[in-house]
Amino acid sequence: MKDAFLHAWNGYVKCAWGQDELHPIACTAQNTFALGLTILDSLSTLHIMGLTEEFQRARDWVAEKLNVRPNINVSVFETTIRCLGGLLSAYDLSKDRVFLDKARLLGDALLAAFDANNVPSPFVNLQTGYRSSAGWHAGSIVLAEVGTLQVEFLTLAYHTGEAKYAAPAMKALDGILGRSYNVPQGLYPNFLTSDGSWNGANNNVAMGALGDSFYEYLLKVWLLTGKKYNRLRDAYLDMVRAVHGSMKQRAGDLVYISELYGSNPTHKMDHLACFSGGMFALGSVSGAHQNADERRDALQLGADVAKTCMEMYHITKTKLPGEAVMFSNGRMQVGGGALYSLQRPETAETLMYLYRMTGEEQYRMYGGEIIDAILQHSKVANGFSGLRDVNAVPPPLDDFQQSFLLAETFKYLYLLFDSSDVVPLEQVVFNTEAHPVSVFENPDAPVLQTVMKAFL
Ligand code: DMJ
Repeated sequence: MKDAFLHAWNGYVKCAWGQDELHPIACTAQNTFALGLTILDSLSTLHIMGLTEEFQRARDWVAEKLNVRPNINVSVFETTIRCLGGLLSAYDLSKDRVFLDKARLLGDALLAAFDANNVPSPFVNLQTGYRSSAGWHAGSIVLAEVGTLQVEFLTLAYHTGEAKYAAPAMKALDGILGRSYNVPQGLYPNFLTSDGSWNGANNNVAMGALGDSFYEYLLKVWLLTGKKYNRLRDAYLDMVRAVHGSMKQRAGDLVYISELYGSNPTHKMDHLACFSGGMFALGSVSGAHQNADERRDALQLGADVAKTCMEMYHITKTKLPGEAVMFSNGRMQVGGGALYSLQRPETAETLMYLYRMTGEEQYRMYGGEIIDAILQHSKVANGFSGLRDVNAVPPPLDDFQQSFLLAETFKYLYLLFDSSDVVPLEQVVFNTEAHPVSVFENPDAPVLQTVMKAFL
């Protein structure tokens, strides 16, 4: 895996150094953040893989070249999970203050996204603080975009001792958990109003796009803060029960997590929802469940999701998954508009957790299949490209190397086969972009008492 990662990294260094992302066929760059996105998103993987020279080069770029206030509107969610998360994880792994200093400056710029009601706008201009959103937000905010800031901002607050970094994101989460919605209890609508009332703006529910990492962070913030702030654990457990009761469906011998419209299943599952297998497994072994039956069912659900997600690979000609599948008459099919593949990490993530937790070789065999398919169909001269059609051989390529290929997909596949326990799962929390940060040593730190009070 290290060789594959280095191939992706070296292509980026050659064709796009200091820019955001790589077009690996054209050998050119794309900039949507102007933050050297691939460098920040790769830091923790470079460190974990022991790529010392490459890590040092990236570190020097951060120290000398990174400007965290470019005059550009960036996604608050993406910048937080990829850039802020990447810097904080690099600090945690290396203890080099350069990363924390830059994270603090980036955190200051991102705080401008929150309005007086603690509502984060979808986009913010990192230089001017101007808040904006995309047309598709239609004036609303997205559940996953509001609820996937807390691991990063809490970590920044913890290391700087400054509550101001975490207070808005935690108040936003408090607002969401304090409401009841027109969807099964324990679940939340994908869109919320942006007026500070935290009302639902629709009644769609998803473990994939728009919902996913909101649910993930209920568990991970509870773990990060020392398993002490139990309102988060309880919200997580309510969600798991609701998944069993309302979202879990069967097709032949496959179990899948359907999206919902109100209480009605739509029988669609995104590849993005495949992360949830790892989450259910982590919840099971980390002590979230008090009840032994629920703990066992959660681990089983994680294993079921892993099997279904591997089927997403098996049903295509390239053996790489499309973006989403539909289920009808007991069968899985790749959705018509979802034949493309963006190098997504979620199944690899779930395999890594399940292997670590069960030791079952099957998960490594699945991982080997994924690696073979990536090397066969996605590898090009200067990196790895996404696929436009997973059912064509050879597949048409999109000439884009996602930064999360280096941050997540290759890291999780590496960790699946690594036996050195380089990142002990009991001691760290992976943010949703696979950047590990250490569980807080002192869950009673004064800075946490202020921002976590509502979650006791
Ligand atoms: C990543 O940026 C994160 O994992 C996020 O939570 C969901 N989407 C991508 C990868 O697919």
